[in-house]
Amino acid sequence: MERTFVMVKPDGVQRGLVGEIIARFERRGYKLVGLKMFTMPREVAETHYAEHRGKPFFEGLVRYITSGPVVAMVWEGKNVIAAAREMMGATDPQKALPGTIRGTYGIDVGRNVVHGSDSPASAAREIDIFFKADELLNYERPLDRWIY
Ligand code: FUP
Repeated sequence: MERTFVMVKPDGVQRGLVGEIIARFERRGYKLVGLKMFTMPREVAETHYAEHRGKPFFEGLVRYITSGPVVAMVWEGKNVIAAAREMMGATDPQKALPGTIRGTYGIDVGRNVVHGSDSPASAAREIDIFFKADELLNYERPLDRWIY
């Protein structure tokens, strides 16, 4: 089964949206296989956002993502990488469809509440940055036969 990395960003934690975001993935049927809360060190933020190094918003992005606790998760399920992106909506909340996480809770691209991997390659890379192998759980969910 596919896995993706999803993170509630510092604004999402401060605004009390952790439960809401987890609930959306749970209710859809995806399986939570990793979960932790921490404040991201600058070096980790720079690694995570390495593709944006040198862009005008990079420094602000690193300051924002390291500004307070985040909740990092790994979700598992059929096509979960693309599905999570759809559930979050466009990167810029102004362009995110109503009903998506960002379209419901966000206004500004610099405070867009949540992160999700954008491809199988970035999911693998990001899961590896934030989780050790033994922090990802393999367990049975009897209800899976009602989802698949
Ligand atoms: P996403 O994959 O949706 O997280 O989006 P990107 O990798 O393109 O951007 C990473 C983060 O940079 C976004 F979550 C928000 C921030 N960003 C800006 O602040 N300004 C921009 O113009 C583009 C992105």
